[in-house]
Amino acid sequence: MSTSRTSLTLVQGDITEQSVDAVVNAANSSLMGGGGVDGAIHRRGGPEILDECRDLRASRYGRGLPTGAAVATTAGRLPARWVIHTVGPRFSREEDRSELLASCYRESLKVADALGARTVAFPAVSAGIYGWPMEDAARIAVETVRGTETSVEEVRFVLFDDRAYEAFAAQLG
Ligand code: AR6
Repeated sequence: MSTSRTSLTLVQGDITEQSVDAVVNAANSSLMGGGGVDGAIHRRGGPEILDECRDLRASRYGRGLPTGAAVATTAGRLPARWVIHTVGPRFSREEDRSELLASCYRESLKVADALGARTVAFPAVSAGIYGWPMEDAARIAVETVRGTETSVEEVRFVLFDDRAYEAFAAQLG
């Protein structure tokens, strides 16, 4: 689905340098920052993002943002209009959490649609600190975006290293 108007593109690089309407953050439930993409976004975007995250915790997400959900804030000083924070599942060998990872992409696109975002950059959610095997993370990301109806015109996957880039390139064919 994702409509024939949605193009899926690949870039190797740093997601904080992307000029897009919305950048997706691989956050954690606390919304209070962390390492990986989350750390980079808060560092480069500045304190305004954390201020809005604090407000969200105080208003809508007292128990934290649930895994698989997404919510937007300002992008602060990033060259984007919004950051969409989503919480990926930690990888587990005992339990299949793929549906939660797919939900991150679906819910982020839903938030992007509500904002009117036309270009959205995604990192490889859950494939860093949360331990998801890269090939599987890439398959879920690409299949889910392709299967989601959205008004977003460009979904840009921004991959940090060669291995991640190659895994996503293999899925896009
Ligand atoms: N641009 C693009 N990709 C990046 C960047 C960047 N600047 N930095 C890292 N990556 P991760 P997760 C890649 O760990 O697995 C945080 O502490 C990275 O190489 O950022 O969902 C949060 O607060 C990997 O391929 O996210 C959570 O606690 C991918 O982005 C936890 O980590 C995702 O890695 C979330 O873990």
